[in-house]
Amino acid sequence: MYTQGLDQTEPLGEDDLSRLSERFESKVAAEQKVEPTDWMPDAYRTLLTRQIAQHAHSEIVGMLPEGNWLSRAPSLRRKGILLAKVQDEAGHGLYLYSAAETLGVTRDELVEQLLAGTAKYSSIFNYPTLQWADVGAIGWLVDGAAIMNQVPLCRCSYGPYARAMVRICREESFHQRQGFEVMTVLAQGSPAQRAMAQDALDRWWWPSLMMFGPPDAESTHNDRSMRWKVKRFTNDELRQKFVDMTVPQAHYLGLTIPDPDLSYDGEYWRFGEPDWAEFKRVLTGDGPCNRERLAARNKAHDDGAWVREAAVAHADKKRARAVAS
Ligand code: BYC
Repeated sequence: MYTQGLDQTEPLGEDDLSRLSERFESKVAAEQKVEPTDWMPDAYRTLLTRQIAQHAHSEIVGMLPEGNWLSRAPSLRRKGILLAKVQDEAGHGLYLYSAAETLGVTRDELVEQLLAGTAKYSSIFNYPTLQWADVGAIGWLVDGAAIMNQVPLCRCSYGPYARAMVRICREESFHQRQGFEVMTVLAQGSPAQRAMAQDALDRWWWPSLMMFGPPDAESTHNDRSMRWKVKRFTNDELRQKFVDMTVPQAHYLGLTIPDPDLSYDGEYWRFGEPDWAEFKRVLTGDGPCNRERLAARNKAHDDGAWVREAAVAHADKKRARAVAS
């Protein structure tokens, strides 16, 4: 059982536990933030460590599909923007690994799990970026879905995660805008450019809807996560909000959402069922790019070994100099 602060070693009695648990529940109910040194139930710590780690891994693996187009961006301006965006994702990963570390895991442990293929990251990043419009579709749809999911996380009950999300969401808004602008230029361009934009929408639409997770009836963590105010909306609620926001944007672009069941009921856009069998295949490692993504992360980690060694050597030298003076 984790104790009040990470340094407490005395085992807690039943009475202590129920008092601490009551205090924790009322703090969450009162919308106060839980901080790293507060007592928290094991299950809360586990739930958050899992979600924040998966989120951090998603940001890091999420650099790969777009990184694929850095050397082939159609202009210097597009390249500069894409470079900045991909670097932002690395930063998001780092804020999130730091937030996870406040729960008692180390970044090294988490990275090891990612590299070994035992950790989850968002299903969306196991799809390929086949042509330039995919970069636009990722910004518009994937970052759009990310914002829909992540703005409520700014109100998450765990302080370090909530605070990291404020900064991340500001940057994600810029990412979404740049993606929509890429799509606008293509959609208003030549017939070939419009066809590229439509092709990207056709391939990224359904995987974007899957980003919100399984249907509520099949979500394992929804109930607990909602009760502890980690999640503020269920998977299905956020998916619906995303569709309602995005369909009018597609209409503005003159593009067609690839869903024959899409219809407006006067309040909401009703939509078809994503292919949940495909979602499960991607989650179990059998998506179009799962193996490629893991291989690329492992290679990047191995190639970066000298940087980590140099950083440690530099820190050792600085420490030795400080001791000597
Ligand atoms: N992909 O009980 P559920 C970005 C897993 S980064 C893979 O509903 P929960 C960006 C889920 O983990 C975007 N796995 O779970 C970066 C659980 O598995 P375990 C990433 C998924 O946690 C770079 C199981 O399915 N965003 O935007 O209550 C460039 C049952 O699900 C997925 C975040 O991580 C999925 N799509 O709800 C551009 C946001 N969905 O752990 C853009 C933070 C579900 O039991 N995370 N699973 O083995 C969340 O908000 C929630 O974790 C989720 C899932 C809504 C994703």
